[in-house]
Amino acid sequence: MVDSSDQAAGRLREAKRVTVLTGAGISAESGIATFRDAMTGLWSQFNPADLATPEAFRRDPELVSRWYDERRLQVAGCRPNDGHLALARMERIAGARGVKFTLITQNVDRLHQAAGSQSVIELHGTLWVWRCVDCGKEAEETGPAFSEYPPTCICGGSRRPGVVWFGEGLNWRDLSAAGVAAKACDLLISVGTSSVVYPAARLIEDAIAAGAKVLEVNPNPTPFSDEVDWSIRGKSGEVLPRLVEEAFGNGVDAHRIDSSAG
Ligand code: BJW
Ligand code: ZN
Repeated sequence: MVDSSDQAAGRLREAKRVTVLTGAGISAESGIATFRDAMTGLWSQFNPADLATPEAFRRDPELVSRWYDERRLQVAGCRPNDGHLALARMERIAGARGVKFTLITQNVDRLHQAAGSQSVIELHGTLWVWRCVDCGKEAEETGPAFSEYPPTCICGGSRRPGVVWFGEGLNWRDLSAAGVAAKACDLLISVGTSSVVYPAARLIEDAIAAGAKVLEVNPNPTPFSDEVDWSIRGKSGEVLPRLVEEAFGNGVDAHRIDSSAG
């Protein structure tokens, strides 16, 4: 393993299939706390891993739905950062060069889409869609705070965020597409994830096992840091724009920012 962004940029330039896996760290520079950051204010007494479960929602639907709604409203006030924008640019350049590009995110904030990424696999769902636990009816929620917690469906059932909690299965199609993209790429870039949550972390294992080059971008080490080809210790909002520029230059390729994150 060498800490060498020019080698990684060279691989990015040559690769025919590029897969990117992102985690909460890519949104940190947009002002969104990472999942494993300590919670602040009213929430400081809670551990996020204890709230992100179906059992927690069954036990205290008011508490859990309120936490997710606060996060939804917080994200609504956040903008994509230079890391999100660099990945959107990477996708556009890949498209123009006939390169297969797959962006897989564990994030539920939709900031990749807000940055202009066109095709995003949301492995852990999204904060922006809420679902009735009784009838399964789903609806996009981009408005103000709910008036009751948990919000209720017209059928009378409780509504929950459309995210994937611990112990729940991921969407089968999404997971399968992500697995194919990890196994079939020549370069996998893992950005801003602690890489401890499965099956998302297995995508990194799969790429390594299949012989892909793997680049990790993270200010901190992860369980994969010693296994990957390049580990760039830095913030994604700084490292990714530099990587794309080193690989493809700084050509005219206007960033499109869609103002609505939801
Ligand atoms: C920066 C930065 C900057 C900071 N720039 N970087 C195999 C082994 C062990 C356990 C399991 C296993 N298989 C399954 C399990 C159980 C479990 C699991 O993985 N547990 C482990 C924690 C031990 N997995 C599951 O339960 C999954 N389901 C499942 O497997 O189902 C099986 C099943 C089959 C059939 C029927 C039923 C079940 C589901 C996992 C769902 C995860 N959901 C969450 C919550 C989503 C909603 C919400 O947001 O509240 O997803 S948990 C949470 O973790 C969230 C995240 O997407 C996910 C990953 O976290 P992430 O993104 O890596 O964030 P952090 O905070 O951990 O790390 C941030 C990183 O950023 C750090 O490294 C920083 O250094 C870095 N950073 N600033 C770049 N500027
Ligand atoms: Zn319903």
